[in-house]
Amino acid sequence: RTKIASLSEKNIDETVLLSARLQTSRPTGNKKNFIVLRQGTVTAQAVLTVDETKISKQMQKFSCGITSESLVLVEAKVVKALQQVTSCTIQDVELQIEKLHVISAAARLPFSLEDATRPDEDYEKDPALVRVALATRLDHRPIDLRTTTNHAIFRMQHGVCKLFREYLEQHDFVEIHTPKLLGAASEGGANVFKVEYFNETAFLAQSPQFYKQMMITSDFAKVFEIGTVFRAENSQSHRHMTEYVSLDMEMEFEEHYHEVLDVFDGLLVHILKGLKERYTDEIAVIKKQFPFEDFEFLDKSLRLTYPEAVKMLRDAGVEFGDYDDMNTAQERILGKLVKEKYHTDFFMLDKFPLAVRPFYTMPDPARPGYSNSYDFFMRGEEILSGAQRVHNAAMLQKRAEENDPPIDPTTIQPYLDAFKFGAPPHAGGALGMERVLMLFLDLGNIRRTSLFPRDPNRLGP
Ligand code: AMO
Repeated sequence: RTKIASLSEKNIDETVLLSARLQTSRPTGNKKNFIVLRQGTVTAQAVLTVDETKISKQMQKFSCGITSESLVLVEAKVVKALQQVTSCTIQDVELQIEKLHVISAAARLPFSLEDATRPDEDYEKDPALVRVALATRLDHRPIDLRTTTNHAIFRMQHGVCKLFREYLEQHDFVEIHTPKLLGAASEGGANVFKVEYFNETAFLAQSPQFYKQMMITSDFAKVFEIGTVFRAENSQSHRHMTEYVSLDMEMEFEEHYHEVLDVFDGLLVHILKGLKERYTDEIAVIKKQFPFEDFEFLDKSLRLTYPEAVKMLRDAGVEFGDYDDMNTAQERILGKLVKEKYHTDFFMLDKFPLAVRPFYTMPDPARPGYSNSYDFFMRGEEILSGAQRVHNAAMLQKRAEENDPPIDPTTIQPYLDAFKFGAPPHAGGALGMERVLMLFLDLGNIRRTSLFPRDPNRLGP
């Protein structure tokens, strides 16, 4: 069977057999029916015309009754399009239908895919058009995922993971798969889902944190994981979900944790360049519905220290304490300031205040109150968080006990014990898969880059 995408003027006069979805059907009079056929993101116009030989009047009537989104089998002749069909991806040729069968009829859809792919500016021009709210789409996600925009988005999501894996494999990292059902909370207690586990309580992993570090104590030296994590965060924000895909890495370093920052730089630029260069078609499709300014980045992320960022915020009139944590609004202001000054949407902050980081973070030996930890940002929002880790068992236990609220060491004993038998200096971090794509495409809501998003109000489909 023929792929619509392969059709061009060189196929004119050929007869092809293809299966596709009937996207729309528009009869004119009782002799012609203009049909748009779709395979994935590719569409072509097909015309069914009543004639003496191949197409009867009954056939034309039958074709008008085929519901949108039904799967059809078509035999057709490829002809030159009378005028370019700008609404279809195949523009120079169209299909003259000779035979048409329904493979699988579709029931009436809760919304039309045409409505679901309209850009916002269409509604502004013509308020009579139907706007399909995000919640409605998510309620009927399998249908919504058929839109060309969603095909493009989720091909690019695949790209994020592929590029992440590709770069780390090239740099001798080993892919690991750590447990998601845990006997104790992985980040020390907060925001954790409890599940019944026979006669006990288990916790869903918030992060592979402890396990990726334990792999370092097992001398694997460089590891990464692409896996689902769970966060019991009661937040309805545009960038938090209760389940998301975490792209984690952890590695030993020789002299300084900035060796790990160099790897992150190379990795993130590989992902950004890969998305930009390998997904030009997808980006063009997405821009039609969600226009956005191209993501600007340099060959390396811009590096600032936390105190430098605090100074930039204060100079711009934002009240900010030396050791305050940055909220989303402040991050965005910083993003704007960085963009104005350095012309990049991609930057990182090094040396976060120790008090705002998890207990396993290494304090900065040179600057009391600060830590050897970092976040990377895209368009002024955090996409990656990481740090050098405490690799001394006694110090790690002390930091757990002094945590606010304190962590009972016995609840994380196997993790603490792993460091008693010698552990190399190491650092790592985790990147939110859905966030990277949301921010690269400037989509404004993380639910648009999650196949079946989960938040405090959504547990289905
Ligand atoms: P953190 O909790 O900052 O760090 O998460 C790392 C990255 O994961 C993404 N992210 C989220 N994405 C969607 N919904 C959420 N609720 C959510 N929470 C976080 C963000 C964030 O930058 N163990 C550490 C990482 C490390 O130090 O290696 C951790 O998980 O993009």
